[in-house]
This record gives sequence, structure tokens and C-alpha cells, in this order.
Amino acid sequence: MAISHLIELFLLIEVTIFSAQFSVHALSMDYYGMQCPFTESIVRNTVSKALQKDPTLSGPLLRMHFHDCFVEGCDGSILIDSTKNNKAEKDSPANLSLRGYELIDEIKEEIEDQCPGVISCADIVAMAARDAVLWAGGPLYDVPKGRKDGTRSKIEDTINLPPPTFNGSDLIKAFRQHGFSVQEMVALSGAHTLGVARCSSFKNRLSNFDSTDGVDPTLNSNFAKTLSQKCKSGDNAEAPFDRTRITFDNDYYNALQSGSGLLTSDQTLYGSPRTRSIVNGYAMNQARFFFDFSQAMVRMGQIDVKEDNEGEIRLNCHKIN
Ligand code: HEM
Ligand SMILES: *[C@@H]1O[C@H](CO)[C@@H](O)[C@H](O)[C@H]1NC(C)=O
Ligand SMILES: CC(=O)N[C@H]1CO[C@H](CO)[C@@H](O)[C@@H]1O
Repeated sequence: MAISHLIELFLLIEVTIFSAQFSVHALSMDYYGMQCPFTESIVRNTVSKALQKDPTLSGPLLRMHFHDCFVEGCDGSILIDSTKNNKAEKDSPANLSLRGYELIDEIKEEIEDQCPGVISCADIVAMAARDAVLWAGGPLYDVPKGRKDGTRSKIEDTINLPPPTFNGSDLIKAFRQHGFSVQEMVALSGAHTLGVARCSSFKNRLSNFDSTDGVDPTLNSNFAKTLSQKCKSGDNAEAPFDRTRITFDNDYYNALQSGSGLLTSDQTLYGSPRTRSIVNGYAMNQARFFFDFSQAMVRMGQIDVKEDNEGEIRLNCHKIN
């Protein structure tokens, strides 16, 4: 522990030197600075302990940050529990299968022990997603910190999350609304290199199409058979997005090339020339994907960040103070 804290201090000094060029909005790399210098190592250690026990948690942690940021900005609103008078984001069908809330609680408790009332839940979600990506073999990127936790979490706001049935132009539009380019949208979709989806999210592709067997013609026929077989055991049956569900790599883009994209919103990226060339680029060059993904994640982590007086440091991530 002592040694890892020392290393952390050195890193902190290094990051502090670099951060001047990087601070955006109210956020900065060394936001917590000397006030809470072990934040990063607490998050990293807790995430890696949890992933050692259950490597499938990396996907849900990454997805949690996405759902937090795309609804009301990155403000920890995804963590709020519903109350008698308020149905929260968490209770939307779009939350389907989100996991990892207990891990966020565990990190929050450890941090509160060391420096009470300083670190927001939104920052913890952002750091945990980053550490999950790295742990799974993905790129390391720096997360600027200083997000405040929001005080609004309403089920109806989750309408802002793109559904799995979106086609290319829907996706481009949805991501443009948050300031993302087409390339950034394709790079962020590469998050689906981790984890699984349930039959309820992809069964729309298995029937009602204008083809001989009714199956989505962009779906590889062997893959379609595997999926149909799976869905026989019900809406909760899971299928991985690519061949390496706990490894963060570029195999997701290979899957798209072979017609094995899981969701409509995945396979559609290979459907139009504009996004297909980006998919091919990432399938060929993992370093390029890692670079673009990192940059896009840093930007995603800054969507509608709450300024000082617009938010709070929640003491319990489940409820507003
Ligand atoms: C492009 C639009 C996107 C759509 C339509 C979409 C939709 C979905 C759906 C439907 C699932 C499966 C839910 C289930 O059946 O349990 C899923 C899983 C996942 N999504 Fe996305 N997503 C999108 C973008 C993103 C982004 C930008 C990220 C993160 C940066 C992300 C991260 C994940 C991860 C990691 C999983 C796997 C979760 C697990 O293993 O439980 N997604 N997504
Ligand atoms: C995509 O879907 C929308 C409806 O969600 C539809 O209006 C549009 O024509 C579709 N675009 C393409 C290229 O299929
Ligand atoms: C983890 C979590 O909060 N899941 C909820 C998602 O939403 C459904 C309702 O659509 C709830 O039943 C789950 O508890």
C-alpha cells in the first residue's frame, strides 16, 4: 500500500505538470490534487480487485458511464434510486442489465473514509469506466475530474439513449446532438468490444424481414442460426458482441465485417460507405481505434458537466443530499 501510494504521488506530480494544457470547462486532471491524492489508486485497486473476481463486470462499468453521460450529462444521475415521488433513470427499461452499482458504492465508501465530501459520484463512474477499459486490455487515457453530481434523475430523460434498432443516420444524428462526429460515433460504438446483449435487444433482427427466412439480410446466416437458437431460451439469453467479450480489442470491427454485428445499431455501421471505411480502418489498425476511442471517451466524459453551483458532492451515490 505504502509503495503504491508513493508511486501515485509521483504520477500526480507528473500529471500536474501536463494538466495545464488539458483542462477543459471546470474539469482538470489534478482537480483533487493534494486534497485527496490517493483517489486514483483507490479506484484502480478496487476496480481491479472486482474484475479479478468477475471479469464480465468491465462491460457494465463502461456502459454505466455512457448511460450517465448521455442522459442529463455526466452527473451521476444514473446512480440515483427511485423514491415514492420520483421514478429515476435507473428504472427505465433502457437500464436493462446495468450492473456494478455495488462496486461504485464500495469505491465511494473508501474514498469518503479518506477525504469526506470531496469526490463526486460522477467522477467515480468516469474513473471506474476508464480503469475497466485498461484492465480489459484497452488503452489508458486520462480523465479530467471535478464533475459535480446532479440532483435530477427522471425515467423520462432516458429517451435520450439510442435504442439498439437505430440505423446509421439515426445514430449519426443522436451522437451529433452531443457534439460527436461520425468517426467519434463509430469509435465509441467500439465499446461493444466488451460484454453482451440480451435477446430482447437483438431479436428484432430474427424475424419480419422481407427475406425468404424473414431474417435481417445483413446478418451472417450461420450467426443468425446461433442467435435464433439462443433466443429459444427467452429474452434474457445473452450473446457476446464479439469473440472476446472480456478483452478490449478491435475484434468488434472484425465481427461487423463478417456480418456478425449483434445489434442493428452495430451492423448498420458496416452498411453505408461513409461508416464502413471507418470500420475497416479500425479492423485493420487497433492502435488507431485505441487512439480515437480514448479521445472520444475524454470528450464523452465532459458532456454537460455541472459547474460548481449547479451540482453537489453526493454523500451517498444513491440519493441527492
Ligand atoms: C451507438 C449507440 C449504442 C447503442 C444503440 C447501444 C445499445 C446497447 C444495448 C442494447 C446493449 C445490450 C443491453 C442488453 O441487452 O443487456 C448494450 C450493451 C453495452 N453497451 Fe452499448 N450502445 C451504444 C453505444 C455504447 C457506447 C457509446 C458505450 C460506451 C462508451 C457502450 C457500452 C456498452 C457496453 C460495454 C455493453 C455491454 C454491457 C454488458 O456486458 O452488460 N454502448 N448497448
Ligand atoms: C433510418 O430510420 C429512420 C427511422 O428511425 C428512417 O426515417 C430513415 O429513413 C432510415 N434511414 C435509412 C438510411 O434507412
Ligand atoms: C439495476 C436496476 O436498477 N434495474 C432496474 C431496471 O429497470 C427495471 C424496470 O424497467 C427494474 O425492474 C430494474 O430493477
